[in-house]
Amino acid sequence: MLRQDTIAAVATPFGMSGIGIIRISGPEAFEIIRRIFHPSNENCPWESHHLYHGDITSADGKTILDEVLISYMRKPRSFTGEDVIEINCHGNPVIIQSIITQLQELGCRLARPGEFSKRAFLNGRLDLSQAEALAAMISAKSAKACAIGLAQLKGSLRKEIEELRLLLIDALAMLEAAIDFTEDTSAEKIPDIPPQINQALERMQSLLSSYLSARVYTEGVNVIITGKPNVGKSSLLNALTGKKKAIVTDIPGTTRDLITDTINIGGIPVNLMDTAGIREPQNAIEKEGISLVWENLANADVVILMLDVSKPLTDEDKIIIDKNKSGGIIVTINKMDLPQAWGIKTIEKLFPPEAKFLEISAKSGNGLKELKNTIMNLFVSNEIKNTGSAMITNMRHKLAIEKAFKNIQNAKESIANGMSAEFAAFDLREALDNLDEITGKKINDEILDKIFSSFCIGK
Ligand SMILES: Nc1nc2c(ncn2[C@@H]2O[C@H](COP(=O)(O)OP(=O)(O)OP(=O)(O)O)[C@@H](O)[C@H]2O)c(=O)[nH]1
Ligand SMILES: [Mg+2]
Repeated sequence: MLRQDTIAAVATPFGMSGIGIIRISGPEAFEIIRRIFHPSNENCPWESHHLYHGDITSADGKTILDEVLISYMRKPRSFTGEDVIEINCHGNPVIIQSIITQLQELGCRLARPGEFSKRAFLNGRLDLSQAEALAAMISAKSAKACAIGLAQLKGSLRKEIEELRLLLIDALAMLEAAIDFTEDTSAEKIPDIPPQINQALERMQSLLSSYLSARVYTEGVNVIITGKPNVGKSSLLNALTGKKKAIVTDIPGTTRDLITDTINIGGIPVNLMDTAGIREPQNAIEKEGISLVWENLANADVVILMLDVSKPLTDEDKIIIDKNKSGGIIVTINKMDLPQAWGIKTIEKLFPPEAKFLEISAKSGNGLKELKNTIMNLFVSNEIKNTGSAMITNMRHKLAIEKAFKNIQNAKESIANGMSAEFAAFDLREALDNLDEITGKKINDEILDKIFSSFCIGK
């Protein structure tokens, strides 16, 4: 399906750079560019998939706007499946804007976010899961997340979905044979559970568990530092990020707002959050700050609970310990460079068995390497080593697989309960539709628009 109008957008970030790229796609792309591009080679052959050097001028040919390189990709062998021209001009916003203005005057419309990818999808160049992988790859925060996106772009998920579809179609064929038999003989034939059903369920289960492990690399993990005032939370944030992100003083109650930064630990993006020290608030600002801590503690993947070893433990410490009894806790015993008022044995029994304990000094840096390793080991999983195998990283895909999984389970149950094969066949067809939502074979326009509108402009 070819769209009618011709679109243009800047594909590189706004700002000064060596080169900026403007993309044009659509039926008029070639005609429009020929009106303002003057190749250095007068006998320009205009072969597809070649680069041409020359000047871009205003439409009347009087003003040279820039010296550029142009690539020409004739349909259908282009990203969008339409005629595509890419202008490599100099990366100055003034130059780029002057070229864009010319293109608009000659009939190009400015592309909406994700419109190039949407055209690629509508023209069958990518399926929906690949288009989404492309967007995920562009916004990936770690090398692993890039690798997962690339594998999906190359079709790892599409292939897995296709194989799951084939399993369901085979199972459906077996059920339909049983239905035909019933119609011919009026005797109810209860089918066995087709083996493909269990195979499909197993493969979906492993796709679903890949979501959890891949999410660590794609979204990162949220680590919150909590403790009473003055224990050294902000000092730890600064030490881990290597920056002076948070103000550190010896006055308890220094931090009020949430202070965040992302660091990379073993390829995992770790979103660190420093917080206000928890105590009976002494004013309205501190009260607000402390209530933010309670809210954010609930969403954290890991809580670093900090205690100051140089001073006796207080009731304030005990309140925080009591509120953090669930999993994912790293207890950091800070200020180990000072004389110690208590030992690790005093507190061990107050925490659940899976809690980790580390003695550190945010000031000297001792123990920080172990802290980073501890965070990493909580999340590194073996499943993720082979990024080429099918994985899901996208919430939409996860929900669709969950729905398909449920429908297949329903089919299995109704066969096991001796119900007519028609019920199971109905559920399997629903499951097929759920899988087709992922690749975009069956999807409504509203959802499509929503998906592509979250992409960047020029992609
Ligand atoms: N000796 C020593 N002092 C430390 C260490 N970590 C932090 N401090 C000192 O403890 C004081 C409080 O540090 P902060 O990092 O501001 O403590 P905080 O927990 O963020 O405090 P609030 O923001 O008030 O909740 C400062 O004087 C730091 O220099 C440490 O490992 N050893
Ligand atoms: Mg602080």
